[in-house]
Amino acid sequence: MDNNDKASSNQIKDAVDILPEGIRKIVLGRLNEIVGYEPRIGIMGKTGSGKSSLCNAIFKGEECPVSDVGACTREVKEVRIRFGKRSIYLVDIPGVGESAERDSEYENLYSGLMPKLDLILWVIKGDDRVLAPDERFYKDVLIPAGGKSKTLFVLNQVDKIEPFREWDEQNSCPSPRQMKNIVEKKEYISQYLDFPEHPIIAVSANEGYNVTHLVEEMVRALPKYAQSAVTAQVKEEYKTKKVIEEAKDGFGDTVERVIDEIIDMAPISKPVATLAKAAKKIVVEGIKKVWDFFFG
Ligand SMILES: Nc1nc2c(ncn2[C@@H]2O[C@H](COP(=O)(O)OP(=O)(O)OP(=O)(O)O)[C@@H](O)[C@H]2O)c(=O)[nH]1
Ligand SMILES: [Mg+2]
Repeated sequence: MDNNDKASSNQIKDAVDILPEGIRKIVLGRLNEIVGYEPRIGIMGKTGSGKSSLCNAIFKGEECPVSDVGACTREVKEVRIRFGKRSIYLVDIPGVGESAERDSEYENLYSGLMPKLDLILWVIKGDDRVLAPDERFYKDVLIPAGGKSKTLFVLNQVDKIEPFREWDEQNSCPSPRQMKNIVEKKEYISQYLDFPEHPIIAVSANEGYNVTHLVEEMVRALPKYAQSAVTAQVKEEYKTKKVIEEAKDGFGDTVERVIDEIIDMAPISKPVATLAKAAKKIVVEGIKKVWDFFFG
């Protein structure tokens, strides 16, 4: 432990000090789990859509060696990205664009994988006109595996959308005519896919266009307990006020829910439980104050 670690762990200890002794240790243990959570994000999309480029654009940190997950013929590649002491896992999910035989091995692979993923980024190339493979895979495999609410569609490479010569190099953004076509394309895809749960976000990974907006939508779409750990891994320029506030609130809510759970489960007397409930808000506020230490 370095001094920073010590300072922050002391601040956590101080924050839970107000809780009755009977549950303090359990709360502390769960807090450490929440703070150390390692998120897992699935990346889907046809080859060449820009999956790797997009991940490189969003996340900081060093890529660690690729490992193969699951003993399946269709391999799922997982990359661990590390920044400082934190890690995030990016899971390269194959299948889109392959002939989608719906054999049981395939279904097992996806339904086994789905609960482990906090979010799925599904990348579609801006000028791709053949959406049928994406649609089929989304509807036949991903939705049945329980992935609908986790899937965020990303329209990438919008710098290539017609009239592509009009791309505003200076400001790294689409021309008005390109913008009109981008909006139409998003609407078309949205309808084609029966209106996904989250808005489709148009970006250019190479030009850095609209990645800020994408990161904001990612954090919003993530489960609360994963928001902060993902925020910690995105490049500094994408840690906007909005992103940090959303993540901090999600963190506070998670801590509050966990304390509630512990109060309900722990073998403590009614008066002690009442005391703990009264102290909960103060603990949450105290913990939120050290958010920067862990995730900033
Ligand atoms: N113009 C433009 N090119 C892009 C953009 N994003 C990616 N590309 C290019 O598209 C090509 C494919 O990008 P990758 O990131 O390798 O695509 P991928 O989806 O990871 O491909 P696979 O790993 O083969 O499945 C590369 O030449 C990228 O430079 C973008 O936003 N704009
Ligand atoms: Mg790639």
